[in-house]
Amino acid sequence: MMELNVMLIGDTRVGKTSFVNTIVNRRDWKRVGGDNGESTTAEVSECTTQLSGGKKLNIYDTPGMNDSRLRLSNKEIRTKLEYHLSTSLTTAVDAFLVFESLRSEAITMRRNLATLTQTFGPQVTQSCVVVLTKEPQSEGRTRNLLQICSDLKVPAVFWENSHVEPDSGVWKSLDPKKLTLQIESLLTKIRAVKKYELTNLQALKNDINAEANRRRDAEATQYETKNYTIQVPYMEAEVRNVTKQRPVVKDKWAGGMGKMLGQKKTYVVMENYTDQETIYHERSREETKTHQVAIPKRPIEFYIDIVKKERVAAFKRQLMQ
Ligand SMILES: Nc1nc2c(ncn2[C@@H]2O[C@H](COP(=O)(O)OP(=O)(O)OP(=O)(O)O)[C@@H](O)[C@H]2O)c(=O)[nH]1
Ligand SMILES: [Mg+2]
Repeated sequence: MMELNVMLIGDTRVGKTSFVNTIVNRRDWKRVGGDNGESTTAEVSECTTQLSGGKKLNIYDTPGMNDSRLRLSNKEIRTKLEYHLSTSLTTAVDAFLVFESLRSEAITMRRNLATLTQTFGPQVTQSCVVVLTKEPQSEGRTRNLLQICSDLKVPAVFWENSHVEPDSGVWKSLDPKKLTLQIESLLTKIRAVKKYELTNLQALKNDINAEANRRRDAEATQYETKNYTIQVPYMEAEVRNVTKQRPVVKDKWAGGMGKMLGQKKTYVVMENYTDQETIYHERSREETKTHQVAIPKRPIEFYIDIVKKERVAAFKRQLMQ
């Protein structure tokens, strides 16, 4: 699989956007929250990063679920995800990453998983990975969270972000080796969970393929006239005179006395004569022929491209209503 799609879910300020910045290794790629407790991300946004081995990871960052400004409803989160995925006609999300901070007091994952279930259906929990962010506050809380994950049968990973230390205001960049290991174990969990198929997008994709095939079939075959020359072999006959020999029987008077006695002697001589003979020469001549050739139809991708533009635009318009 060359591409992974993940959606980030979780309360405000748990470090979703910091996760994006950490993974792409750019401090200010996306704006993260400060120390004032304000929710930061207002829109679903897409970020693509190249993983080692040439794989692509597409991350859909979302506004916090318990947003201090309540910017997106649950339905809107689904709509926005479908909106983003429709551009590339991606029909599935490889995992929903459900964020939980090890630093805060509340446990939000049950509520967030319930919200996800309401929005995406009960099977969505099979596609969830819990991401436990920030440095653990107490062993008890960590143990508690891991227990809940195990009860809910949702795998969990620890994840630390590059971040600004709230007390000192000092930028703390994650060690590259640690980051690589973190990414590795996260990818392992993502691959272990079930893909979440979005039926609306599958229907859109099927619809585009069917329509593209229909248009291709409906297009009349076109022909082009082709001239070509071929060599036609034939035999050319030539009649000519040839000299041949044949035996001829002659006679003559036998000796001196023969004439008197009326005696003759026969003998054979070879005599030339002229005969006619037909011989054949192999010849060839060029002949020009015309032929109607069916022009091959354009590849299906050509039609998919056209239909995709129309249908995706219509799909997006419908989502925005
Ligand atoms: N100590 C520590 N702080 C972190 C870590 N990750 C993020 N933070 C801080 O947590 C705060 C919130 O981070 P964001 O990345 O904006 O959180 P968010 O989940 O995107 O928040 P919303 O966009 O409001 O939903 C910021 O002040 C970060 O610096 C971490 O691993 N450790
Ligand atoms: Mg954010």
